[in-house]
Amino acid sequence: MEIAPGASHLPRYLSIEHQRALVEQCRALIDGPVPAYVPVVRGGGRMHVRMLCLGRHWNGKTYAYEATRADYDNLPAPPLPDAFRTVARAIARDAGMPFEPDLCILNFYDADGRMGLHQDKDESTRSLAAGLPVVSVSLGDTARFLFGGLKRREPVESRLLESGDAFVFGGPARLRFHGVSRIIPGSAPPELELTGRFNLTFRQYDL
Ligand SMILES: O=C(O)CCC(=O)C(=O)O
Repeated sequence: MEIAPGASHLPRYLSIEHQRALVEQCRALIDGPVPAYVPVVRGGGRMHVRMLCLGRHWNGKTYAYEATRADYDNLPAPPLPDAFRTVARAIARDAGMPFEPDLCILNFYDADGRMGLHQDKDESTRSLAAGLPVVSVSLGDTARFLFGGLKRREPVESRLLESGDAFVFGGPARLRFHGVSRIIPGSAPPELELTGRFNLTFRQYDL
Protein backbone atom coordinates (compact mmCIF):
# COMPACT_ATOMS: atom_id res chain seq x y z
CA MET A 1 0.00 0.00 0.00
CA GLU A 2 1.63 3.24 -1.19
CA ILE A 3 1.24 5.95 1.46
CA ALA A 4 3.16 8.65 -0.43
CA PRO A 5 5.09 8.72 -3.72
CA GLY A 6 7.96 6.27 -3.21
CA ALA A 7 6.84 5.12 0.27
CA SER A 8 4.90 1.89 0.89
CA HIS A 9 3.68 0.19 4.06
CA LEU A 10 3.18 -3.55 3.60
CA PRO A 11 1.30 -4.72 6.73
CA ARG A 12 1.66 -8.38 7.81
CA TYR A 13 4.12 -9.07 5.00
CA LEU A 14 5.85 -11.94 6.83
CA SER A 15 4.18 -15.12 8.09
CA ILE A 16 4.59 -15.91 11.77
CA GLU A 17 6.90 -18.83 10.88
CA HIS A 18 9.09 -16.52 8.83
CA GLN A 19 9.12 -13.98 11.68
CA ARG A 20 10.16 -16.68 14.16
CA ALA A 21 13.05 -17.75 11.95
CA LEU A 22 14.25 -14.17 11.54
CA VAL A 23 13.91 -13.44 15.27
CA GLU A 24 16.08 -16.48 16.04
CA GLN A 25 18.75 -15.20 13.67
CA CYS A 26 18.55 -11.70 15.14
CA ARG A 27 18.91 -13.02 18.69
CA ALA A 28 21.95 -15.10 17.74
CA LEU A 29 23.53 -12.16 15.95
CA ILE A 30 23.10 -9.50 18.63
CA ASP A 31 24.65 -11.71 21.30
CA GLY A 32 27.14 -13.37 18.95
CA PRO A 33 30.90 -12.92 18.52
CA VAL A 34 30.38 -9.38 17.20
CA PRO A 35 27.62 -8.23 19.55
CA ALA A 36 25.20 -5.35 19.24
CA TYR A 37 26.14 -2.25 21.22
CA VAL A 38 24.66 1.11 22.16
CA PRO A 39 26.28 3.71 19.89
CA VAL A 40 27.36 7.08 21.22
CA VAL A 41 26.84 9.60 18.44
CA ARG A 42 28.72 12.69 17.30
CA GLY A 43 27.26 15.06 19.87
CA GLY A 44 28.03 12.62 22.72
CA GLY A 45 24.48 11.30 23.18
CA ARG A 46 23.81 7.59 23.65
CA MET A 47 21.30 6.10 21.23
CA HIS A 48 18.22 4.39 22.69
CA VAL A 49 18.70 1.12 20.81
CA ARG A 50 21.22 -1.70 20.64
CA MET A 51 22.65 -1.71 17.13
CA LEU A 52 24.47 -4.21 14.98
CA CYS A 53 25.45 -3.41 11.39
CA LEU A 54 25.73 -6.27 8.92
CA GLY A 55 27.61 -6.08 5.63
CA ARG A 56 29.04 -2.63 6.40
CA HIS A 57 29.36 -0.75 9.66
CA TRP A 58 27.76 2.66 10.19
CA ASN A 59 30.04 4.72 12.43
CA GLY A 60 27.92 6.87 14.78
CA LYS A 61 30.79 9.32 15.36
CA THR A 62 31.63 10.03 11.71
CA TYR A 63 28.30 9.06 10.11
CA ALA A 64 30.33 7.12 7.51
CA TYR A 65 30.22 3.47 6.53
CA GLU A 66 33.31 1.34 7.07
CA ALA A 67 34.43 -2.30 7.23
CA THR A 68 35.30 -2.36 10.94
CA ARG A 69 33.76 -0.74 14.02
CA ALA A 70 36.25 2.07 14.54
CA ASP A 71 33.86 3.91 16.90
CA TYR A 72 33.58 0.94 19.24
CA ASP A 73 35.79 -2.17 19.26
CA ASN A 74 37.41 -2.37 15.81
CA LEU A 75 35.75 -5.71 15.11
CA PRO A 76 34.71 -6.34 11.49
CA ALA A 77 31.03 -5.95 10.61
CA PRO A 78 29.54 -9.46 10.25
CA PRO A 79 28.33 -10.38 6.75
CA LEU A 80 24.73 -9.80 5.69
CA PRO A 81 23.01 -13.22 6.02
CA ASP A 82 21.54 -14.63 2.78
CA ALA A 83 18.13 -15.12 4.42
CA PHE A 84 18.04 -11.39 5.25
CA ARG A 85 19.11 -10.36 1.76
CA THR A 86 16.44 -12.58 0.20
CA VAL A 87 13.57 -11.09 2.21
CA ALA A 88 14.72 -7.51 1.57
CA ARG A 89 14.95 -8.13 -2.19
CA ALA A 90 11.44 -9.62 -2.24
CA ILE A 91 9.95 -6.68 -0.33
CA ALA A 92 11.56 -4.14 -2.66
CA ARG A 93 10.37 -6.07 -5.70
CA ASP A 94 6.81 -6.15 -4.33
CA ALA A 95 7.01 -2.40 -3.72
CA GLY A 96 8.21 -1.95 -7.32
CA MET A 97 11.71 -0.74 -6.50
CA PRO A 98 15.08 -1.92 -7.87
CA PHE A 99 17.32 -3.03 -4.99
CA GLU A 100 20.42 -5.11 -4.36
CA PRO A 101 20.93 -4.74 -0.58
CA ASP A 102 24.48 -4.95 0.71
CA LEU A 103 24.02 -3.83 4.31
CA CYS A 104 21.51 -3.97 7.11
CA ILE A 105 21.29 -2.02 10.35
CA LEU A 106 19.75 -4.30 12.93
CA ASN A 107 18.32 -2.43 15.91
CA PHE A 108 16.91 -3.85 19.11
CA TYR A 109 14.44 -1.66 21.04
CA ASP A 110 13.51 -2.49 24.63
CA ALA A 111 10.41 -0.96 26.26
CA ASP A 112 12.18 2.44 26.45
CA GLY A 113 13.68 2.24 22.97
CA ARG A 114 13.23 5.10 20.54
CA MET A 115 14.97 6.87 17.69
CA GLY A 116 14.85 10.59 16.97
CA LEU A 117 13.76 12.04 13.64
CA HIS A 118 16.58 11.73 11.12
CA GLN A 119 17.36 11.19 7.45
CA ASP A 120 19.22 8.14 6.14
CA LYS A 121 21.74 9.93 3.95
CA ASP A 122 25.09 8.28 4.57
CA GLU A 123 24.92 5.87 1.64
CA SER A 124 26.84 6.74 -1.54
CA THR A 125 25.88 9.82 -3.54
CA ARG A 126 24.98 7.57 -6.47
CA SER A 127 22.73 5.35 -4.37
CA LEU A 128 20.90 8.35 -2.91
CA ALA A 129 20.63 10.07 -6.31
CA ALA A 130 19.14 6.90 -7.79
CA GLY A 131 16.58 6.82 -4.98
CA LEU A 132 17.47 3.23 -4.08
CA PRO A 133 15.18 2.43 -1.17
CA VAL A 134 15.52 1.78 2.50
CA VAL A 135 13.63 -1.45 3.23
CA SER A 136 12.51 -1.92 6.83
CA VAL A 137 11.24 -5.07 8.56
CA SER A 138 9.64 -4.98 12.03
CA LEU A 139 9.62 -7.95 14.41
CA GLY A 140 8.19 -8.13 17.93
CA ASP A 141 6.61 -5.24 19.80
CA THR A 142 4.70 -2.62 17.81
CA ALA A 143 6.45 0.70 17.19
CA ARG A 144 5.00 4.15 16.74
CA PHE A 145 6.86 5.13 13.58
CA LEU A 146 7.17 8.77 12.54
CA PHE A 147 7.34 9.67 8.88
CA GLY A 148 7.94 13.28 7.96
CA GLY A 149 8.95 15.27 4.91
CA LEU A 150 12.22 16.25 3.28
CA LYS A 151 12.75 19.03 5.83
CA ARG A 152 12.77 18.51 9.58
CA ARG A 153 10.08 21.14 10.19
CA GLU A 154 7.54 19.57 7.81
CA PRO A 155 4.52 17.78 9.30
CA VAL A 156 5.11 14.27 10.61
CA GLU A 157 2.68 11.38 10.23
CA SER A 158 2.59 8.72 12.92
CA ARG A 159 1.90 5.11 11.97
CA LEU A 160 2.05 1.84 13.86
CA LEU A 161 4.52 -0.72 12.56
CA GLU A 162 3.54 -4.17 13.81
CA SER A 163 5.43 -7.42 13.83
CA GLY A 164 5.82 -8.77 10.31
CA ASP A 165 5.22 -5.40 8.63
CA ALA A 166 7.52 -4.08 5.95
CA PHE A 167 8.03 -0.42 5.12
CA VAL A 168 9.85 0.87 2.05
CA PHE A 169 10.92 4.39 1.16
CA GLY A 170 12.82 5.18 -2.00
CA GLY A 171 12.62 7.38 -5.09
CA PRO A 172 11.21 10.80 -4.11
CA ALA A 173 10.70 9.59 -0.51
CA ARG A 174 14.26 8.34 0.03
CA LEU A 175 15.41 11.31 2.12
CA ARG A 176 12.27 11.81 4.16
CA PHE A 177 12.78 12.29 7.90
CA HIS A 178 11.67 9.36 10.04
CA GLY A 179 12.06 7.96 13.55
CA VAL A 180 10.41 5.91 16.30
CA SER A 181 8.70 7.78 19.13
CA ARG A 182 7.84 4.76 21.28
CA ILE A 183 7.49 1.02 21.60
CA ILE A 184 4.27 -0.56 22.83
CA PRO A 185 5.48 -3.11 25.39
CA GLY A 186 3.87 -6.54 25.41
CA SER A 187 2.40 -6.18 21.91
CA ALA A 188 4.60 -8.78 20.17
CA PRO A 189 2.89 -11.94 18.90
CA PRO A 190 3.22 -14.54 21.69
CA GLU A 191 4.59 -17.11 19.22
CA LEU A 192 7.79 -15.06 18.98
CA GLU A 193 8.52 -15.24 22.72
CA LEU A 194 10.14 -11.84 22.34
CA THR A 195 10.13 -8.89 24.72
CA GLY A 196 11.06 -5.86 22.66
CA ARG A 197 11.40 -5.12 18.98
CA PHE A 198 13.90 -5.90 16.26
CA ASN A 199 14.00 -3.63 13.27
CA LEU A 200 16.08 -4.40 10.21
CA THR A 201 16.73 -1.59 7.76
CA PHE A 202 18.37 -2.66 4.52
CA ARG A 203 20.20 -0.32 2.22
CA GLN A 204 22.31 -0.55 -0.92
CA TYR A 205 25.47 1.42 -0.32
CA ASP A 206 26.38 1.83 -3.99
CA LEU A 207 25.14 0.93 -7.48
O1 LIG B 1 13.09 1.17 13.79
C1 LIG B 1 12.60 1.72 12.81
O2 LIG B 1 11.49 1.42 12.37
C2 LIG B 1 13.38 2.82 12.11
C3 LIG B 1 14.87 2.60 12.13
C4 LIG B 1 15.61 3.71 11.48
O3 LIG B 1 15.10 4.78 11.31
C5 LIG B 1 16.98 3.55 11.03
O4 LIG B 1 17.60 2.49 11.27
O5 LIG B 1 17.49 4.48 10.39
